[in-house]
Amino acid sequence: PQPFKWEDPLALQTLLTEEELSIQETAESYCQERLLPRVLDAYRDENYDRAILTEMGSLGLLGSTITGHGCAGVSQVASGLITRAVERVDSGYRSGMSVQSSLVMGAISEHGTEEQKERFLSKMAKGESVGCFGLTEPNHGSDPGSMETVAVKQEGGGYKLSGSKTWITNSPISDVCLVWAKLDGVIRGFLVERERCPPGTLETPPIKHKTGLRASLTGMIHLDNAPVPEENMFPDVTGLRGPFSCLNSARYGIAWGVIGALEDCIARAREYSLDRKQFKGNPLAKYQLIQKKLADASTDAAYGLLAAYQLGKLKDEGKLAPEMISMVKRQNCDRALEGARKLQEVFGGNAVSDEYHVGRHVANLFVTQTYEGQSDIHALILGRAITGVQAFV
Ligand code: TGC
Ligand code: FAD
Repeated sequence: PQPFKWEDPLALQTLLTEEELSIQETAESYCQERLLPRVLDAYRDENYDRAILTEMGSLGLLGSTITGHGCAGVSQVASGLITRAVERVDSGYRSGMSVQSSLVMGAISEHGTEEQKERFLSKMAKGESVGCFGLTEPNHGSDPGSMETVAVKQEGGGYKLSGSKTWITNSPISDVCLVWAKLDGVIRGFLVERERCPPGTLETPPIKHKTGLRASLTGMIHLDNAPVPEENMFPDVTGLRGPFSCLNSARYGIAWGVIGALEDCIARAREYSLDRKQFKGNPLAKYQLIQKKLADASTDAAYGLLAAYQLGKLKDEGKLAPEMISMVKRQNCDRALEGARKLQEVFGGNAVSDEYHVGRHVANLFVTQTYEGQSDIHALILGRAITGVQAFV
């Protein structure tokens, strides 16, 4: 029989192809050797190192499932393994990558013209150009269909965009902002290029003093008659299907990623519980309540990985329904947050020191449970699919 391995309780590794194993090793090595040593300072200073995107680009980690245009064209499972490796270090690093890869490159790949793909994708794959995805607005988060940002067609050609987006990952350093705005009342996608915007028409101030995701940059997008040429609008996709088709990929990635963060908490709590002695020289690991916390979190991580793996296989086969993603994104985010929070207790007072990493994961995992559809919103998406009755309004 297969021996039980606490690092891989349900033997996910046995399901992976040679190529997936090799991509996993590249990603894990990069993340542990190059990202982990930077994360504490980044988190303390709320300072995202822009060079990370170029490094990821040089390893083929950006837009990795896209075929052509300098992208690696790997399987959905392989891209999930990359996401998990990055989030094992920090959810903020995974966010910066996900937005670039799934939400902007993915959108251009799926909805862009050939000319847009040529112009944007290979530069973004190398990390030479940075993108952000502007859907959420100050007054409309869970309900983006009510957005107020508008595009107005200009007589001489092109559009002018006005409105505000908020809580936008990467916006302060973005070269291109994918902004969803209403043109004659219909939602359309616009690629707003910073270098083509005169001063005062596009501002992307950072949102500072965050309590989570501090190693990623978050900001606003203010548009005041920002000019967008005709050729920078997605030609065909209209309505919420546009942004949601990209969110399907990003939510899929989060389903893998958050388990990476939980696995990091498990490994650290296990080691700590074996080292730390309380009551007659016993390691904490000897106590049943400590073991239960580890058993619960390991079970959730192992189940979560197999569910994410199944999503990946179905996605590659074109058989993935959005509700399946809602189910696993919600469950994995909720279980990762709960598990990390319970494992935080194993560290006692030391959990409060950032050098033990677990507190950072807990704060980050709250954000993952909130963005890309808060967990209760995904419950309502599932409830609608189960009953046929919508309960949003
Ligand atoms: P609803 O009536 O459900 O749908 C409107 C139209 O959209 C289509 N659609 C989808 N298409 C593809 N994939 C999906 N997952 C889709 N979901 C909906 C739908 O078929 C319909 O199309 P059509 O052609 O019939 O018009 O719309 P609703 O207004 O009732 O929506 C409700 C709800 C709750 C489902 C939705 O608005 C929602 O999911 N809200 C959550 C908002 C959200 O996820 N925001 C994410 C912002 S981006 C972000 O957080 C990035 S963080 C990244 C990082 O830093 O890592
Ligand atoms: P609200 O919609 O105001 O919801 C507040 C609470 O009410 C939630 O718990 C929600 O579940 C609940 N609620 C709302 N409606 C209902 C209902 N009908 N029934 C029951 N409960 C309900 N957005 C982007 O577009 N791009 C990004 O790159 C991006 N990055 C982000 C990065 C960070 C760090 C954060 C924190 C957010 C980011 N977001 C981004 C925004 C994120 O997607 C939104 O915060 C999220 O969709 C929730 O919207 P909201 O904050 O307006 O909350």
